[in-house]
Amino acid sequence: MKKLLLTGFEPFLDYTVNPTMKIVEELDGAVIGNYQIVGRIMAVDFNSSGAALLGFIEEENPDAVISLGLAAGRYKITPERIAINVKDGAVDNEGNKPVDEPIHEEGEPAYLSTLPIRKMVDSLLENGLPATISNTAGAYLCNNVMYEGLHYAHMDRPGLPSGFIHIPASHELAIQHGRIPSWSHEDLVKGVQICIEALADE
Ligand code: PCA
Repeated sequence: MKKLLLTGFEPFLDYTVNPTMKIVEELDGAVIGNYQIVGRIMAVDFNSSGAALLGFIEEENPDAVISLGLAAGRYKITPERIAINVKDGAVDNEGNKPVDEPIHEEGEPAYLSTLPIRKMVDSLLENGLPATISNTAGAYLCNNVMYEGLHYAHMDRPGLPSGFIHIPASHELAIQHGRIPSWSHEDLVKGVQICIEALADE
């Protein structure tokens, strides 16, 4: 059996719950396709999240890495195509607010996801769940974690599939927030399972 590291994030900004946390907690320990899922939750902190992801990879030695993040306002499940070597955006949970900074001074300008993102989207659509490839993960923590995973794989673990999937808000979050579209938790979990099955099926 292979091992898949699945990460989610804690709440941030005015999003009082992060649906990725509940998904990861629910799938931790599950078997999907030929993958045993190891779930971990990440802080929304520019200074520690990269090291945290690499720590989880080194502890667990997974065969694949999928990170999940909330993209509040999106209507679909969106596997990300590209991570850029930029830190920029809103304040994080520790008060950091980098402007136009590189994630790694010597890193590549960008890395493409090494997950089967087209296959994931096709499979989501076949299963009746709205999905599309996203061509930007932004420059906030989700991009940061995606870049760190791909940079690590590029330098130290070539062939380790790694990438990021943004998901819409859950109904629970949308009720608290008031102005964002949402999916049921059950459909979000189903969507993530379908993405993992698409990877397992490679
Ligand atoms: N979404 C944010 C960071 C944490 C999360 O769940 C993002 O899209 O960068």
